Amino acid sequence: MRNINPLTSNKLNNIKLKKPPLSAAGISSIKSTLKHISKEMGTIRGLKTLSKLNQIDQIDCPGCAWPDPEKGKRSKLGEYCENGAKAIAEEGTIRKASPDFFKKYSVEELSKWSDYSLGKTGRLTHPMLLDNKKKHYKKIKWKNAFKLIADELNKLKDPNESIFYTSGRSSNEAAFLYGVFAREFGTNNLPDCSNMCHESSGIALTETLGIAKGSVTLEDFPKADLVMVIGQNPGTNHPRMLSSLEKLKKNGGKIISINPLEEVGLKRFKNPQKINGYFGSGTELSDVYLKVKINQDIPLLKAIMKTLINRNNANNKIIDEKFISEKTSGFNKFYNNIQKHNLEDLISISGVKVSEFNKAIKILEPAKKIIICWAMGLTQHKNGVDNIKECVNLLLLKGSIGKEGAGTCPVRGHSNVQGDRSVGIIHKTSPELSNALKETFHFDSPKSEGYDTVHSIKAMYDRKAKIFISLGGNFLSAASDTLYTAEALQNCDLTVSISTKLNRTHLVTGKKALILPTIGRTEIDKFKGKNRFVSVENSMGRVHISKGTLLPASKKLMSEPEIISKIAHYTLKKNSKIKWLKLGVNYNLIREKISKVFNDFKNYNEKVKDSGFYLANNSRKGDFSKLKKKRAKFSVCKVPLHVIKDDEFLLMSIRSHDQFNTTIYGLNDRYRGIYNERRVVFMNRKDIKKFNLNSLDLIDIESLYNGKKRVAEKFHVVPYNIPSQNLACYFPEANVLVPINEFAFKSQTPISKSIRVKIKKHGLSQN
Ligand SMILES: Nc1nc2c(c(=O)[nH]1)N[C@H]1C(S)=C(S)[C@@H](COP(=O)(O)OP(=O)(O)OC[C@H]3O[C@@H](n4cnc5c(=O)[nH]c(N)nc54)[C@H](O)[C@@H]3O)O[C@H]1N2
Ligand SMILES: Nc1nc2c(c(=O)[nH]1)N[C@H]1C(S)=C(S)[C@@H](COP(=O)(O)OP(=O)(O)OC[C@H]3O[C@@H](n4cnc5c(=O)[nH]c(N)nc54)[C@H](O)[C@@H]3O)O[C@H]1N2
Ligand SMILES: [Mo]
Repeated sequence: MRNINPLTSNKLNNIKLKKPPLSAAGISSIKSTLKHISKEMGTIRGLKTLSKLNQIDQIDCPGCAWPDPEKGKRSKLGEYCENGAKAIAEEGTIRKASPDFFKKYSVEELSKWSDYSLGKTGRLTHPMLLDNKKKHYKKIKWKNAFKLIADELNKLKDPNESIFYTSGRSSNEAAFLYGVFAREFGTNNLPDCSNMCHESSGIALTETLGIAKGSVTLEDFPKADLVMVIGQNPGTNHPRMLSSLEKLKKNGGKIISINPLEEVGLKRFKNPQKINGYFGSGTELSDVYLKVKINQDIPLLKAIMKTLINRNNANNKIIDEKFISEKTSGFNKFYNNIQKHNLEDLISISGVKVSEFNKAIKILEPAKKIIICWAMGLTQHKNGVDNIKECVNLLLLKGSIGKEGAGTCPVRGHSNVQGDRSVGIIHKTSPELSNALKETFHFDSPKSEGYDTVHSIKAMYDRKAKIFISLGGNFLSAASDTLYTAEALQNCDLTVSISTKLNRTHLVTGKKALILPTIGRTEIDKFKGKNRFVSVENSMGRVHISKGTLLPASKKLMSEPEIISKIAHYTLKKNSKIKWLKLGVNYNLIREKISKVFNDFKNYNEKVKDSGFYLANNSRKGDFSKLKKKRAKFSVCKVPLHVIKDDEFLLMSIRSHDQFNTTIYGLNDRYRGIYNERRVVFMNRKDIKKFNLNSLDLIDIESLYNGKKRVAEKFHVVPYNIPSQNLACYFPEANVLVPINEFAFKSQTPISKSIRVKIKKHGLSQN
């Protein structure tokens, strides 16, 4: 068998620590932008591409899903940030991972490389096959690749032995076809990256407000009295959000940040698109920074709400009693529960200083229009769904929903993760979707619920699923319990990746594996000499066009919709009532079908033009008639209990400034003062002393769940301003520690932000 290493290399580099900077962006981000695009793309080609980014009718940035300003308000120089530029450089690179490259390096050898080195091999150029027992990928004709997939799929006893994963970069057009194909083939096994990401948000928001999405638009930010940023690091992961926060501050609005780490991007911002971004001291962002302990946001929010309720009286109107009585349900239960808790205890468990807490209350008391933004710091815990519900409670208490300058803002990750869901990427088929598909395509959708991400892994591990196909992404490294997931993938008969760049999932494969190289967001997509465009949905529900401008990395690339339609055509043959080949090449036709299946997308081809259109959003309008009692719902959430012994820690796995998920752009994390290394663990100075450690010592980290030891080796200790008994490492290095069976209630999102661990000096953890 192939001897493959599923973990990223633990070879150490030459780490350097510096003091974290005092502000985010500014000149250092311009320098970093230029460095990345020059190195990968060539300066002129790079700058030209950047100028097209996020403009009307041009390339939608393949980075995060933060929205673009309205038409006429976009920068003529290009609406992008340093990390968007890195994403562009990564995709637009002139390097190529060609068939010769695969001839030279076996999968065994490549598996010993770091994720950073794998990414630097460049764009995939040809369809490649790793045949049974072979150690090298070899070129394969597109046609033969499709035949192979079709043969293997048709060999299955049950369609539910196949799994169709989606990462959130695919266009609406591609994602829609993918969902239709899986269901026509006969399975709801449609896990997606959202299961590891904002699933907790979707579930909490649906149950409380009747829609899985956030309610605010970009235009709400300058109008808010207060924006709370909870469990999110926008300086790195959504840098364009800092401009919105800057506008809010200019208008006199306030910011409260809640985070165990003092993230520079939440403290001060030097706008690189403005002159004072270079010469001035920038804009102070957070007015109050609440350094909560990992996963103690619920007690903190409860303490805030208890204080607000208790201080409310007829004159000061701190809480919005009218809104509560007219628009909500469940207030009494919520109120009784909160009164049972002791305020001092709540604040003490949260780890926040009383003086800081009181400052936050001073801002919260008069605020009438509040936006709460959040991301993975809230969703990736066992109680991820409750974390979001507690945020909704606060908004309801303050009547901050369904009006301008107020509302929910789950900040999405992948640039089209929200769109993929809107067009049917979900591991179940609702009766409405089933009916609409039947009417449009004349087939019956499967009824039983399919596997989400965690359950897909278990099914492959248990050999209940045998074929794994992924539309983008890097499943192995993104998922939890890396060694378990590796075994699961290796149990498959066939694994297929539709990808732009080489990653570890291409190396940890089923008996046979295919890489199908595809056109990226930045590239021109032509059919019969005519340019085509795709469409995407941003984090705030606006659907718009994306059109690439670069020549594709290779003539052999095929667009995602074409790849999917060919897989469908070869697999379903005459059994299908859909003219797959015709549909796959004609994106207008795909959009017509989307219009038919989803009411929200009526007249898609017309509406998507220019700056696009917003999808319907009931909570934006304050309309809760879809909910059981036709009212928004208060929830009673439990305080999460972590029994952490003296020698144990809670570990969160987070992103560095130089990565996009499992894609590693570089080895620095400038805003946290880390240079040239990713194998670091951020640790409180008192804990370092207590464990007789010194800065940069090497430790191993072990997670202990149900008697099974999982170890991540060789991490440099970095003294950091982080609560005691809390640790932070980077994802995906830490994923090996996340047990497959530890995931959030209801959303089943792995607990990537609260893993119970022990530490040992490196080398002592073998026994
Ligand atoms: N450049 C870049 N941009 C990205 C990505 C990327 O990797 N790189 N990824 C994209 C994707 S898919 C996503 S989902 C988003 C992710 O965006 P984020 O959610 O901002 O990403 P993380 O680094 O996981 O950081 C979470 C933050 O939550 C904090 N945190 C952790 N645990 C807790 C907790 O218990 N309570 C509180 N209050 N805070 C906590 C951490 O300190 C950190 O600041 O970004 C998207 N954009
Ligand atoms: N421990 C831990 N684990 C986590 C997280 C965490 O915070 N901590 N975060 C989770 C989150 S929020 C997410 S969203 C997931 C991310 O999980 P994924 O979405 O599966 O992972 P990515 O790293 O974004 O996928 C990168 C790969 O996508 C391919 N790709 C890039 N662009 C395109 C394209 O346009 N088309 C196609 N077909 N392929 C493309 C490239 O081959 C690249 O190697 O990871 C999750 N895992
Ligand atoms: Mo994500």
